[in-house]
Amino acid sequence: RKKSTMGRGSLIVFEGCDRAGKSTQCVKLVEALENSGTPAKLWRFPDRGTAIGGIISQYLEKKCELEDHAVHLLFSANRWEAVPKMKEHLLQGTTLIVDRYAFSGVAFTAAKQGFGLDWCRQPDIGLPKPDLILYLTLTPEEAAKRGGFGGERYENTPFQEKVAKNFEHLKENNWRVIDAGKDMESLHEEIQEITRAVIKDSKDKDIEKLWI
Ligand code: Z5A
Ligand code: MG
Repeated sequence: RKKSTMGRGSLIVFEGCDRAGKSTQCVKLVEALENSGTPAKLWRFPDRGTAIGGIISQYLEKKCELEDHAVHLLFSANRWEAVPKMKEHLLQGTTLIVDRYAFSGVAFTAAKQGFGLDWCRQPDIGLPKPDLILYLTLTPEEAAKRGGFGGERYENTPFQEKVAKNFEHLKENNWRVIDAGKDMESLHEEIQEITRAVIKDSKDKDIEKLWI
C-alpha cells in the first residue's frame, strides 16, 4: 500500500439534523479543497450503492419493513464494508469529507423505543475515528423555512427532536458546533477555516479507533 509522504488525509464528518445543509456544505467543501490543491473526496452514509445499502435504501423509502435491531446492524455494516477503501484513501493523503457517520447511526436508533445509547454504539466501536465532526444545528423553525419533510422514514418533528437530544450526548472534544442558520457562503467560509486547520494538524497523527 502506497503511503503518502505528504502525510495522511483527514477524516472529516458532517452530522446534524434534517435539512441543516450537510450535503450542500460537503459538496462545497470538497470542491474548495480540491481547487486549492488538497486532495479530497466526498463520502456518504448510508452508501446506498452497495448490496447492503440497497436494503437500507428500500427501508428508508418505506418499501420494506425491517426489525429495528437488524436495520441498526445493517447501517453499521454499511460503514464497515467501506473501511478498507476509506483507509486506503486516507493513507494515500486524500481527505475524506463524510456526510453522516456512526453518530447518526446511534442518534437515530436510540430515538426508537427500547434502545439505549450504549447498545447502539457497540457495532461501530473501532471504526476509523474522525479527526473532526462538524455538527450543524438548526431550529425546527429555520428547518421549516427550507421546505417540508420528505417522504422518507424518520422525517417527522417528534422523531427529529429525539435524534437532536441524542446527538448532544455523543459530543466529544473533536466536535465543532456550527450554527447552520447562516447563509450558505458564510457557513462555507467558517467550515473551510476549521477544516483546513484540522487537516494540517492531523497529517502526522495515526488514525485512531472510534469509542476505544
Ligand atoms: N440514518 C440512520 O438511521 N442510521 C445511520 O447509520 C445513518 C443514517 C448513516 C438518510 O440520510 C436517513 O438515514 C437519515 C438518517 C438515517 N434520516 N433522516 N432524517 P440522508 O443523509 O440521505 O438524508 P438527506 O436526504 O440527505 O437529508 P438531510 O441530511 O436531512 O439534509 P441535509 O443534507 O442536511 O441538507 P441539504 O440537503 O444540504 O439541504 C436541505 C435544503 O436546504 C436544500 O433545499 C438546500 O438547498 C437548502 N439549504 C442548505 N443550506 C442552506 C442555507 N445555509 N440556507 C438556506 N437554505 C439552505
Ligand atoms: Mg443530506
